[in-house]
Parts: sequence; C-alpha cells; structure tokens
Amino acid sequence: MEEIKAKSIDQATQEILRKAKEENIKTAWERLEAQQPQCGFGQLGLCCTICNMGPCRIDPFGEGAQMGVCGANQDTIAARNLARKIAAGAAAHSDHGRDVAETLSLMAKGQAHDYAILDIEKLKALAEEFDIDTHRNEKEIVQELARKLLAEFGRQEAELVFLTRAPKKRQAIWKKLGILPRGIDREIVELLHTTNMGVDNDYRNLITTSLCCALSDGWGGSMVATELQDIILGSPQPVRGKVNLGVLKKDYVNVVVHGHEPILSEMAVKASQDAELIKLAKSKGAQGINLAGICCTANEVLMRHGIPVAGNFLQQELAIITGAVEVMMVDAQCIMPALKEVASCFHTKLITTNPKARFPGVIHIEFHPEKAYEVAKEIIKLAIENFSNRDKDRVDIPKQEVDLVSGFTKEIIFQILGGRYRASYKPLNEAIISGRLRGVAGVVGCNNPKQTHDYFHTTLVKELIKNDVLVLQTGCSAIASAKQGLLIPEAAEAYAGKGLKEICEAVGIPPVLHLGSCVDNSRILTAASQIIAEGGLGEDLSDLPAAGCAPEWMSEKALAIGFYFVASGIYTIFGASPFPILGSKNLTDYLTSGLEQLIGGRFEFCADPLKMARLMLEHIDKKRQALNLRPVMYA
Ligand code: BF8
Repeated sequence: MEEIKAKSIDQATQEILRKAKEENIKTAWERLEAQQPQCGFGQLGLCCTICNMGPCRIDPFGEGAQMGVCGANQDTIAARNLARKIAAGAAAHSDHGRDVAETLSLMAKGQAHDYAILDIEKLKALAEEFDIDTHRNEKEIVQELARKLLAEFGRQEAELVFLTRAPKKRQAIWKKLGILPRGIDREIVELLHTTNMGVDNDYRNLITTSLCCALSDGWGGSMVATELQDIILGSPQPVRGKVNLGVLKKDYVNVVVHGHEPILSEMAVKASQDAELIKLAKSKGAQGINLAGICCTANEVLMRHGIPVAGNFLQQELAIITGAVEVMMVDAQCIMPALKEVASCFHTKLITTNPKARFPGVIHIEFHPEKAYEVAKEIIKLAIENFSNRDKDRVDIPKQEVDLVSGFTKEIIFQILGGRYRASYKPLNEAIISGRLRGVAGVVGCNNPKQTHDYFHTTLVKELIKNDVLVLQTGCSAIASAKQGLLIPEAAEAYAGKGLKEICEAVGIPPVLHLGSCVDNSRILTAASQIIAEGGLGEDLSDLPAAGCAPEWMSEKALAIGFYFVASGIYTIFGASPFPILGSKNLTDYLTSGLEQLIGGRFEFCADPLKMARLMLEHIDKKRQALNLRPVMYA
C-alpha cells in the first residue's frame, strides 16, 4: 500500500496500479525498478557515443580517463550530449508545426476538404504580421500565409518573423549574441552539426548555439503550431471539462486519443459525434461513443471541445489496464513503446496513425489531411466492432473524474481581464504593480516515475497560489493540477492567497490557468511580451516578476522549452532529476549562474517542490524590488 502511494498521489492511478500488480502487468514504475541502478556515467553526462572510437567515458572521481579517445573532456562531452537533446526536442515541436502548416497549404489547394478556417480574425492578424495584404479573398490569404509560414522552416537568412513579438530590448540581446534564429530547420541542423565529433569543443559556445536552436522552437515551430491550430481548428474559449480515469464509461465504446497533433484527433471528435456511428455503437449494445484523451492531444481537444481527459503521461498504460478501452489511437510523441505489450493483455486495439511513429506488429491506419474524416471514421468503426470483445469482468474504472475549466489563450486572458471591448493586460499589470498579485509563474512539463506522480506539480502549484502568484500551466502539468481540483474558480477560495483570490473572484477565473498543450507554451511567451508592452513592469521579459518550472520533466522537448524560456530571460527550475550534466562542474555552474549575465535568465535544479516554490517566490520578489514595486499587499 505504502509502496503504491509512493508511486502516485492520484487515487485513480493508485487503484489501477494495484490492479496491474495483481494481474502481473508491468508499467513504467516496474520498468524503472528493473533499470536500477541506472548508469551513473549517463546520469552525469559523461558517456560519449558520438563517434566509433568510443563509447568513451570520463571517470567522475578524477582517477581514470579524463578524456575521450579524441581528447574531448567532461565539459565538451556533457554539453554536446545536452545540445543533441535540445535539437531533438526542438525538432519534435517544430515538425509538428510544419505538419499543421502543410495542412493549411493543402487547404489552400482545395485538397483538405474536412477543414475550414475557423478563426478568421486570427488568420487576418497573422497575415498582417507576415506582411500579407488582407484585402484579398480568404483563399489567396491562406495560400500566401501557408507559403510564408512553411518558408520560416527553410529560411536561410534574416530572422524568424515571430521574434518581433518579443520586447525590443530582448530582440537586441539576441542580436548582440548572434542568436536570432534564421530558419527553424537551419538552427536544428546547425546545432547537430556543432555536436559532431571534432566540431565545437567550447561548452559555452555549444550552449549559445543551443539557445538559438531553442528560440527557433519557442518563437518558431511551436508558435506556428499554436497559431495555425487556432486558425484551422478554432481558438479555444474557456470551457468546462472532466479529468481522470473516471471519464472512461462502462457502457460506452471508449476511444482514447493520445499524442500531440490535433489535426487528426479533431476529426475523431467529429466522428465520435457522427449519428450513423452512434447508431452503430448502439446496435452493438453500447450506449454510445465516449472519446477521451491522454497527454497533449488530450489538452488540444479539451481546450477546443471540452473532451474529457483520461490522464497525463504516466496514466497512458493505466487507461488500457482499466479494461474499458476499445481503441487507443496514437499520433506522435510521448507514446510509450510499452503500450503494445499492455494492450495485448486486454482487448484494446492500439492504432498508430502517423508514418513517423510506427510500432512493429501494431495496426497502422495512416492519416492524411486529404482524407482526414474518413480515417477518423474508420478508426472509430474499429472501436465499435471491438466493443463486443471487451471482457466485462476485467473492467475496473476508477470513480475519480474531476471538474476543470480550460481554454485560456493570450487573447482570452486579455478579454477576461479587460473586458471584450477594452481588452487589455492593464488590470493584470496593475494587480502586480499594486502588490495584489505577487507575480506570474509558468509551471509545465511531464511526469517522471522517478518521482511520486503529480506530487511535485501540485505541491508546487498550491504553494505558489497560496502566495498570490497566478499560475499558467500547459501539458501534463496542467492535467496534474486539474486532477487535484485546482483548475476551477472555486479553487481560489480553497487555496489562493487573499490578493489572488480577490482577482479570481472578481473576474471568475481559476487561480491556475490552463493554456493548452506543450507547443502552447508559446502562448506564455506572447502573453509575457504583451504584459511588457502594456507598461509598468520593465522593458524586457527578464524584468518581469515571473519564473518558470518543469517539476517532473522527462522529455527532450522539456529541455528545448526550458532553453527557450531561459533564452527569453526567464529564471527556470527543473525538478525530477537535474540535466544529465553534473559530471561537468563548469557546464553546471554556467547554466545555473554564469548564463544570467549573458541572457538575463538561468537554470536551477531542485528536487523539493516546496523549496522550488520558495526559490521562485524569492526570484519574483527580487524582480519586484528591482522594479521598485510596492510590497506585496497581503504578505
Ligand atoms: O508534450 S508534458 S509528457 S505529453 S513532453 Fe509529453 Fe511532457 Fe506530457 Fe505533451 Ni510535453
């Protein structure tokens, strides 16, 4: 019992973990145990597999080899390993953005009939940013915008258009350091090139190149994904929803969408509401079709349609172990290879849809935007047909399903705070200036079985809101808070400090705002830039009483996000375990201290959520002091 409580604070998770244990089904937690002790060289970043003279490793105790065969020392090896992860993380987000841009391009050619422009205002605003004449017909605007956005990926000179959204002072810092990203792909390629055997040996320079690559993600690929998804799928509006494994329904055909790219899952939403398919489901003895999500795809369909969320990253296997899932359809990213094994213990059909993310021996129904709805219907039909294969005696759905409110974008925060007709960040800025609000925090990222699931996210978030910090969340971190009931307006009364509570009650928002999926961290960058533009809180993002945190990170994408936060001047803490670099004292010191002078932001590693909160609060207070703001009102 204690052992299971140490794995997760979430009761639904605990319940299914008990079932998994009884039925001898292994999950990420058991696989982590089987990996112990994990490789110490890897943890310290001291193992190099970059060329075939290796693998080499550096003795951290200073007794054995201190150089690889090529002569690379611990600083070079640790920095190169880290840089490669950042390149991979940026590539994942950015390739997602490219796929959405390609869908827009197909729409312009009349080849993606299942989609339409759902946010015309945003289309026009974006077109203007890209210098496109908006007095033309919609098709021409779309054509030109798709061409220009796709060109951002292959751009060879000048810099990405979205960078101009940042405060002027920030842009000047990037320019001075030579890290204004040119093309999205170019920066990823250049970073990979510099990490090749015998290229960049200067750990500081490797970090500079990494910062540039990460910027091309946050202010490039991810931002393209967010903007275009809003245009094609509709901009989110505040919406109520439910979260946790209890959203799976006993008498329904349960279909779980999992991954990141909402272009297909959007069609799954539509297909799950198709009258013919519902009729078919009923003819098979079900009451209907129940669609739910896992991970960031879940956040996407939640934000736009209020589709329930079955869980975050560490619950993907558990959803199947409920025995109630007919189909889990996956696209790309954060999909555990173990799903195939777990699904084979039940009737669940795992279906891959993305040609970039296939599993051997798993049903693959390839998604193409040209026949999007058809593919979605085919998959839902398979789920309906699989309903009769469900073993009712093995169905265990936990009862937990918690209310939440999601759907906050930078535009919505704008409107809610300032009113639709005088939309402005002024009330937010004034709240910070007057000390009613202490500051703002971005809490994002994954789960990691190395830590008690959801504990770090929620302990940290509760401490921040208690101290009058407005929390902005995305990804699996937002799902963790939602499960603890932090994403409803009533949470302000229960958990928030007096100042934050007053604001939440006045405008009817939760103290924790769910901004979407991981690519939507780009919303935090634009919102922060608009706060600066509103005035009174400094001239640069690094002046803001704000901090970032990824308490339970595991993905390379989290590293890319951390790097673009820091490159944007934000103090950012990583929990779980530190970056795998501690074998290089120089690199560790540089990232946690030296970098601040260069770029105005820096990293911190901390394995205690309350201490994390304290560090963030101290940083916020330091920034308040530097801005000569009044003391916090209700401290
Ligand atoms: O992209 S938060 S575990 S699902 S990497 Fe993955 Fe992490 Fe979840 Fe979303 Ni982001």
